[in-house]
Amino acid sequence: MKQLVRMFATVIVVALGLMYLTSYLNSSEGYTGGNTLTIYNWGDYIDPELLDRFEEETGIKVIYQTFDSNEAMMTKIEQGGTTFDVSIPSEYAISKMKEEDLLIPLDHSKIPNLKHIDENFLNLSFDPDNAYSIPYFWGTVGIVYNPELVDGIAFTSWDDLWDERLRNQILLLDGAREVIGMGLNSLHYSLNDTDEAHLQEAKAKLGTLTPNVKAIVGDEIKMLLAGEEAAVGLVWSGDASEIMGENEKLDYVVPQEGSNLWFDNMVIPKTASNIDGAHQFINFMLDPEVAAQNTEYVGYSTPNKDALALLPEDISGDERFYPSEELTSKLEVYDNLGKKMLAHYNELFLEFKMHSK
Ligand code: SPD
Repeated sequence: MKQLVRMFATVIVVALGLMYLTSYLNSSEGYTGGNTLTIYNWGDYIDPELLDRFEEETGIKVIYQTFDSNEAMMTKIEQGGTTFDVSIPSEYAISKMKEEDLLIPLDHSKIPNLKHIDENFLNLSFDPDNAYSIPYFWGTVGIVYNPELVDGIAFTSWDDLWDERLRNQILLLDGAREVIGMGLNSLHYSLNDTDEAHLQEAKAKLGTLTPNVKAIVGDEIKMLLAGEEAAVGLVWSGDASEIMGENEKLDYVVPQEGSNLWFDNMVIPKTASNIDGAHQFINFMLDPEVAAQNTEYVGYSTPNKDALALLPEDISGDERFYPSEELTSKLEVYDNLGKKMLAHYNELFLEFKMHSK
């Protein structure tokens, strides 16, 4: 009898232990079972409050991871072994991911909020009919500067960055396409140029910029520029808008030789394990009130026309971040240059980075 009681007690203890372990795993960050959604996004690119709201409204638990370049994101997805359900690549990366069969076609019947997107951002050449991607934010690449620290330089031309009054005063965003593209644009070449002589010319010209380059940095560029640790930055427009929100002295300009016009879109990668949840998330982010809140938080330009209408005029009417068609028509969208050429751009950028240290 005693033995039976002991056995019974052991079973109870083991069962309670298992119950505790399961509930611990369910509440810990590493939990990957059940109704979860793994989002793989750029750093600083969503209002975290919206993730909580999505979880509350849908009962889906969000696992959130970030990347800092299209290249890093694509490598991770290509390698496999991940369960990313939603990611947010830029246009040339979307085109490359489609080519490599890394994306799942979208079911538009599950994204009724698509009607809120301005048609100027739909059906673009990198994804006709938006078969694989839905607009999230868009913007330009330009120069943010502190007029008090640049001795009257107006940055109408990329060449102004080479001014010797800017010794050790420039921060560059850590992006191969952006920096090599800026070098090419400063020589009046296309930022999609693949001519080796032009690329070498751009590399040599960028090499002469290094005395002015203080550092090549990630998202910390915003804090450094707002804190006046440097006078000038090569940035994405939305980061400029955030920096200028922190320090009103700063201004943003797109040089006249031209620059990049980019589009970041939500996609469902082949790695997805919760395709239905991914559609729910995409639809949630397109709700005008949600998109407006996200736009105010992140600082980037929204393609959502009904969200834009909800934003204050000092945001929606700011031509630096919602430029006219006349200006955007002079800008270039990055092409998918193919695996080999993209790797070559990265190589050139790495060599430039090594010389800037
Ligand atoms: N901190 C968020 C940055 C997102 C920028 N995406 C722009 C990509 C341009 N190719």
